Amino acid sequence: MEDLKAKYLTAIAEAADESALESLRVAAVGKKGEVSLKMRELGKMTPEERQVAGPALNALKDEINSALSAKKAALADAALDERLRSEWLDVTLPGRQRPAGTLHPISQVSEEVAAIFADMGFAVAEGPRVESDWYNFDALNIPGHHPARAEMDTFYMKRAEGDNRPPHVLRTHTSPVQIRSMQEHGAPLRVICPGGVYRCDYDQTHTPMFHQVEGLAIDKDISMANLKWVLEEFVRSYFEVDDVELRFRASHFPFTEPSAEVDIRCSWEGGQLKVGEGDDWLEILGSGMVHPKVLEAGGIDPAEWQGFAFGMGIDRIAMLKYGIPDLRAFFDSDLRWLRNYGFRALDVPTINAGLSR
Ligand code: 2U9
Repeated sequence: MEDLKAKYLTAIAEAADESALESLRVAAVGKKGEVSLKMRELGKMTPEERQVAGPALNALKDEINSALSAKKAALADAALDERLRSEWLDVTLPGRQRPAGTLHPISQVSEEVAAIFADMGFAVAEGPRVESDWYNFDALNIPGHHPARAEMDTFYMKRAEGDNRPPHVLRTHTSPVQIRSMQEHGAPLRVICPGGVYRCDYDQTHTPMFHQVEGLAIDKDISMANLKWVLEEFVRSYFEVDDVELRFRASHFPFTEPSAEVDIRCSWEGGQLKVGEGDDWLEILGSGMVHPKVLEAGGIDPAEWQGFAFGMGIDRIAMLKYGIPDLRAFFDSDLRWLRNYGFRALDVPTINAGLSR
């Protein structure tokens, strides 16, 4: 018994972890453990022998069990000490500073517009900023002699000496992206195309690079009624108002027929825009039913499919919503302006959580 006691108490003291302890428990006091087997031998002893051996064996079993419990607690304490050492944290350190950068209003508004149209089933498509004149003009029913080519103040890219092919252009609108989407995906189709565009123009309300978002929906029986509903939904969500009133004025674009410019009812109280109330009207976008020739250029049969399209200036709707007075400041990279008009970079706009919180 003394040998057993010495053997197990030493082994328990040296056990490295809980699983070693468990093995020792099974070997000593488990059902078939050495101490348990000894206890079974009590039956074969004389009553006198049993009177001595019984209490001694019980005492040995208790001693081993207490040594096991004490060692288990000591191992748990050691593990906790180790965790406290390795997961140490200096709570007196100063908090981390918010990142200095902010999201530019154009990025913020592009995300807001994408979130609203994604909710109505529109995908976002992007394309090159340097385009062939076919994608930028011909495919959009703007042939070589068309006055719209001149009106768009196009930047032409220089060809190599002796190369007489028509020059590439810096895209004057994002419409070529829609032509590419039609060619790639066919009909039915719902896309919006946000991005930078270029026109050689510079004054208080024009910069040579600005941003547009255009939309295109093609299906079997799409009409101006669908266009009106989609635009109403957009304006309501974007300006975060319950009610809006839209006014469609007949207009002309080469790529849509019929075409309409769209105004929203508003007021300018104390120089501040209020959308949905008042006696003023504010033009915010152009739209129409896609011209059959444009559908054909995109490889879509106009006898089978029709669609609506619209376009607006991202910079312009950003100025209107966030009260930014000067367009040219958008591109000055003035840090004071960016800190004032920038947005928190990690607050992605969503329809449910709120667009501009
Ligand atoms: C395809 C077919 C039709 C896009 C359209 C407008 C009307 C429009 C202007 C708004 C302000 C440009 O930024 S702005 O100066 N845009 O008025 N855009 S319809 O029509 C398309 C586009 C692509 C294939």
